[in-house]
Parts: sequence; structure tokens; C-alpha cells
Amino acid sequence: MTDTLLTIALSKGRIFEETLPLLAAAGIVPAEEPEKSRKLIIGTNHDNIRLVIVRATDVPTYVQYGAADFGIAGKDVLIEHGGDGLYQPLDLHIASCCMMVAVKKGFDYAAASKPGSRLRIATKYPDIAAEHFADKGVHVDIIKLYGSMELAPLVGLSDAIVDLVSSGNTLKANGLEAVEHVADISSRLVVNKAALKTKYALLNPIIQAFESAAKAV
Ligand code: PRT
Ligand code: MG
Repeated sequence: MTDTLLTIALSKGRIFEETLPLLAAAGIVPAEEPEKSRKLIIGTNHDNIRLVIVRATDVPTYVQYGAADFGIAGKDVLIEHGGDGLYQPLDLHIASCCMMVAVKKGFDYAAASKPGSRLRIATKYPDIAAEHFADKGVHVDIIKLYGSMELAPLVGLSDAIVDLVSSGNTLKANGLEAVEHVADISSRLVVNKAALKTKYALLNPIIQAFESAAKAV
């Protein structure tokens, strides 16, 4: 048994829930539920393995700087982060959803998004949105938001939004409709590149266990 410390960065909510079976497959059981605890550092059944609970968008940053050895982050978050200093060995096929363009029901998106036209897009994902519309030859003014994107077209802040959709219930409840697929999104394992070398003996069995468990899903 090694006493090298291993730190895993996870976000609360859907990623944590869907990561629990993967952790279990690697023999790792958290000592507490982050949803019920206010603690940001959570121990596990291994003295040398701990979890840090961070915002979903902050996971790549903790791993990049080596404050966490590895973590799990959505592809949406990783594209916006850029992936510097991160090794991304596995698509875990968890927290799956789609990045979509959505508009107010009845808005003529086909006409408004002809090449050469101009659109106002509200999104939490400016890089993903900019690339999508550049590929279509549509000019966009991007308005960066941090949440509740669905509101923007309803109050005239934007013509359209670029956001994640899973059940579609949030769009429907707000009178919006998805009009274009931008990307399939799922969560990835991200590993600090230096830690992969210095803590390989500890990390590799966990990565292997995650890989088998993710395939089995
Ligand atoms: O919630 P918080 O502001 O703390 O941060 P976060 O939204 O970044 O975190 P979290 O835990 O909500 O999401 C973490 C990751 O889960 C994201 O980075 C995605 O990779 C993935 N994921 C999967 C989703 C969804 N599905 C999803 N549906 N993230 C967000 N949503 C939101 C979406 O933005 C929209 O507001 O859920 C709403 C739509 O859901 P439906 O089911 O109504 O379509
Ligand atoms: Mg959220």
C-alpha cells in the first residue's frame, strides 16, 4: 500500500451521481454525500484518496494546476477551458446531452441564419457558439451568460441561445424549441499530465477500472 495522496475533483449533482458507480468499480467509496454535506474535501474508504467538490466549470482548472490529480468534466466545459495541461484518456459516456441552438417557438430560424446574416446569441459557451456559426458563415454577436439562458430570447436579449439539452423539458416549459444540433456532449476523465507520470502506479488501475465500468454501461 502506498501513502501517495490522490485527489479527485468532482462537481456536485449529475456528474457526482453518475461517477459513484465508476468510483465503486475502482473500489473507492466516498465517506459522505456532497449533496448533504457542506464539506469541500471529502474522504474515502482509502486513507490516501480524497475528493474535492468544485463547480463543474472549475474541474479542469484544479486538474491543470495539479491541485487535483484527476477529475471528471463535461466536454462542454473542456472545450471552453481549452484542455491545457490535461490528459483526456476516456469518454465515460456519463452526463450525456446535446449542445443545441434554440429559439422562441415561431421564430423563423432558417431565414434568420442564412449565410451572411447576423444573429444575437446568448450562451454560457462563447467559443463553441462562435465556432458553430463561423462554420455556417453566419455573423454573430455573442452575449455571455452564466445561467438561465432560456430567458434571453423571451425578453429580447437575443435571437437564439446555444445551450445543453437533455430531456428538452426546460425548453418546452419556456416556449422555446431546439432548431439545430451543435455537438454531442458527455463527460470525460481528465488527468493532470505530470501526475500521470509521478503517480502512475496509483492512477493506472483506477483509469483501467473506469474504462471497464464505462464500457459496461
Ligand atoms: O449548475 P451549476 O451552475 O452549478 O453548474 P453546471 O450547470 O455547469 O453543472 P451541472 O452539474 O448542472 O452540469 C455538469 C455537466 O453535466 C455539464 O457540464 C454537462 O456536461 C452535463 N449535463 C448533462 C448538463 C445537462 N445534461 C443539462 N441538461 N448540464 C446542464 N444541463 C442543463 C441545461 O443547461 C439546461 O438549463 O439542464 C437544462 C436542460 O435540461 P432538460 O432536461 O430540461 O433538457
Ligand atoms: Mg446546472
